[in-house]
Amino acid sequence: LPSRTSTDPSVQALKGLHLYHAKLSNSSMRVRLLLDEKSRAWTSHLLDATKQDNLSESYLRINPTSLIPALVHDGVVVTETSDILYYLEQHFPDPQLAPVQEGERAAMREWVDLAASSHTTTLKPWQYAITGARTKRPEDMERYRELQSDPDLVAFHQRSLDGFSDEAIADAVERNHAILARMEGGLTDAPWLVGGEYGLADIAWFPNVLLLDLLGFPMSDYPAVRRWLAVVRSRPAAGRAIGWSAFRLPGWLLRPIVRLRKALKG
Ligand SMILES: N[C@@H](CCC(=O)N[C@@H](CS)C(=O)NCC(=O)O)C(=O)O
Repeated sequence: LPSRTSTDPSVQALKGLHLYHAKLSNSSMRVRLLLDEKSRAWTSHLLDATKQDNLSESYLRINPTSLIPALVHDGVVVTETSDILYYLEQHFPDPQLAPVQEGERAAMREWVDLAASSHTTTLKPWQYAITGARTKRPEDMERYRELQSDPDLVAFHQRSLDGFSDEAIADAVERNHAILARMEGGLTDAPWLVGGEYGLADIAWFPNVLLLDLLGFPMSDYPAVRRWLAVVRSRPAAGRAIGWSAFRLPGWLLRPIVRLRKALKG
């Protein structure tokens, strides 16, 4: 698993589980949910990307890509949400949330990896476009360009400032529908995304589907997905992982959402 011992003595010295995370980040929600399902105690380091906390020297020493979240476990750093989920499952196997049967393990990995690979093209552009959310100000972009080696992320944040084109939004809508339709296919005859048990695939997808639903994405064609969403949402761990207080949204974020909800209803 891609984890590394930090070269920074202050990071090396961190004992136990430390999570660097953000309130409304779907990636952070997955990790919080898994930690809670495993009843692990962890130390919270809350970052606010709108304040560029993730571009601070101290965070870049933990995660040079600047992305949130990052996990530090006894001085070992794990980044990339899917790798963090796999790491936690491997190190804290109780309760077991990965299937044992080989075919089911492959299916689980496919769902978890899809959550990672679809992030910048699917949920994120739609969410940012319809809420008008952005984490960068124009004056942050120069620094971000210097720090961020992933050109897709730089382009994404530039688009969040310039405005997403109609084509980009339509593309994201289509991609979200494709994934929801695939989920619907599986969940019509089964309670969980993989096999007979709740597990990592459900945990990886719950935050995305929840955010789509909360932001008014048209979900009426997906009754089985909605049923699954309600069941996962009712888990005590899910309520805590989402952190509903974060949804007392600031006006700038709430207004476009209300407009969008009206537009979709009308
Ligand atoms: N591939 C990364 C993506 C993580 C990611 O994009 N996180 C967002 C928050 S959901 C972030 O770091 N945003 C920072 C920013 O906007 O500068 C992962 O799976 O961990």
